Amino acid sequence: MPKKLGKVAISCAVTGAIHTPTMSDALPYKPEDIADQAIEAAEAGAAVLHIHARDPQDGSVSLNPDHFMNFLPEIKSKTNAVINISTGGSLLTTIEDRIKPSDIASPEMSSLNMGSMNFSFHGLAKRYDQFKFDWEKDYIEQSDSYIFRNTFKDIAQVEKSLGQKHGVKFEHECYDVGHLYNLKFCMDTGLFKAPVFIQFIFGILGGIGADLDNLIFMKRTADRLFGDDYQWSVMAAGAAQMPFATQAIMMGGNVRVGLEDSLFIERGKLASSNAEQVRKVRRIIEELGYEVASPDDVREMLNLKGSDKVTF
Ligand code: KMH
Ligand code: ZN
Repeated sequence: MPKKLGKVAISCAVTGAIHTPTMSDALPYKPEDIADQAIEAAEAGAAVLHIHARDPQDGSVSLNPDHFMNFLPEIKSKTNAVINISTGGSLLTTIEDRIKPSDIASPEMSSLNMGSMNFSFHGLAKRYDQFKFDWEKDYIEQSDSYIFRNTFKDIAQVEKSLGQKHGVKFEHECYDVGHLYNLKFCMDTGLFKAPVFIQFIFGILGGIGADLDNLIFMKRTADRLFGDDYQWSVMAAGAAQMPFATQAIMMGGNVRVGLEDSLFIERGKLASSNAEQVRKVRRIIEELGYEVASPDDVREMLNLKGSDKVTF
């Protein structure tokens, strides 16, 4: 039997802050649904669960730590997955509010967005005639005016409040090549220590497009800037999700899937759950001769503090 290639860590981003309940019945927003889907995704092979919360009544994005606490203990009690809490959960509030859920929960990982940018999904509004909830249409349409603010001061604030205070490790979200240079600058000034974990993000309107050349460009740039001192993963929005995941696997990287990033399982067909996407990417990983990394593999790879050190 041929020797297996390296291990690939699957992150699953369960609900996010872009998609709205009208877009898919599968998008979880009630605490029990977020918990169930997260647990099922972990059982399917996701080593890392990238977590946002939603208002349980109307599915709008929420930074209320109570909403996170409605499902985090359940997920922790039923899985060994690494919990990664977003600090990018709203384009409309302050960095202090975005830090709060992680400050309360003290997770093993949190996302950390590495630059300010336009962040827009207003093009989605015209696909729907009717919306389940009143807030959805304006939220989507008005994203043509959203600025996702992540200044150097904000980035340092996240590191101080979560890295230094709680020993949280970051998923450094890089939406364009300049964000890699921002990260390099922060590392050179001692803010972050190797090995850093970089999520290369493609296909967000405002960031770099989902073209294969760009993946190679981002990877080459990161190699030049960080040498061997980094781990990386790829997330591409919408239809590019699985093709880019496949490409990342073949290049020796890790992958992120989940309904936060794409609602589909194949072109024109909505995914029935997060776990369905995890199962699909797992099949691709294994068919290509690689092995799926366990949560403990990720803990070792990223030197995480351990699930016994979280506060949920
Ligand atoms: N929704 C992704 C494009 C965060 O949570 O910090 C970006 C994201 C941001 O995951
Ligand atoms: Zn997110």
